Amino acid sequence: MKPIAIILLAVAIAPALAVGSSSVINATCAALKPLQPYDYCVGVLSADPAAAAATDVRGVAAAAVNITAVKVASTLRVISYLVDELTTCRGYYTNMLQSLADARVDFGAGRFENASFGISANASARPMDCDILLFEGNAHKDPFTKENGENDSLVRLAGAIIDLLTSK
Ligand SMILES: *[C@@H]1O[C@H](CO)[C@@H](O)[C@H](O)[C@H]1NC(C)=O
Ligand SMILES: *[C@@H]1O[C@H](CO)[C@@H](O)[C@H](O)[C@H]1NC(C)=O
Ligand SMILES: *[C@@H]1O[C@H](CO)[C@@H](O)[C@H](O)[C@H]1NC(C)=O
Ligand SMILES: *[C@@H]1O[C@H](CO)[C@@H](O)[C@H](O)[C@H]1NC(C)=O
Ligand SMILES: CC(=O)N[C@H]1CO[C@H](CO)[C@@H](O)[C@@H]1O
Repeated sequence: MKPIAIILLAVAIAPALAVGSSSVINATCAALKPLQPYDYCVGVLSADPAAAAATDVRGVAAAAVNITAVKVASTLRVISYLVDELTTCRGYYTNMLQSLADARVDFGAGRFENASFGISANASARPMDCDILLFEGNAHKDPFTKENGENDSLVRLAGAIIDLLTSK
């Protein structure tokens, strides 16, 4: 066979060998129209080797269950990381609230140094510690970066104002 003929033959059979393209997937997805968007259905299933290799609807269904299980397991992992990270943040914020309450007592008694010390030791950096934890964490989600920033600004402001009193 001449090289040109080989190339023409390769081009002719290429579509049938296109990665993931399967008439079973196409027929399955066509049967689900219009409730399941056809392109989404073909796209998701064609990307999966087991679904692409399936020779009947049962095989496609088994692969669809597997694809879903893998995705659900990954979502569950993200939720678990987030729960751990948020539990640490809850601890930070609980301590902050306690040290702010202590500072209020110190402040009322005129112990400005103590109030200032307590806030800088246990409150000031905490919102950003939480934010960094979520930013660098495994969940890769930060559900309240805005609140952390706002509370960080507030606690710094309060600390700075109290420092005005202690520097006198
Ligand atoms: C399946 O459908 C897609 C378009 O949705 C098409 O490109 C592809 O050639 C079809 N595959 C088969 C084997 O029918
Ligand atoms: C589904 O997953 C199971 C367990 O991982 C595996 O044994 C099976 O071959 C998979 N089936 C398909 C169709 O992907
Ligand atoms: C306030 O601070 C001073 C000096 O650091 C310390 O001696 C004192 O025990 C503190 N008082 C309270 C109520 O924490
Ligand atoms: C910071 O918080 C810890 C734990 O609640 C407490 O033991 C410590 O006295 C606090 N430090 C200051 C300076 O208030
Ligand atoms: C997580 C948290 O404590 N968020 C608070 C931070 O501060 C804002 C106001 O600036 C509150 O609305 C949030 O509840």
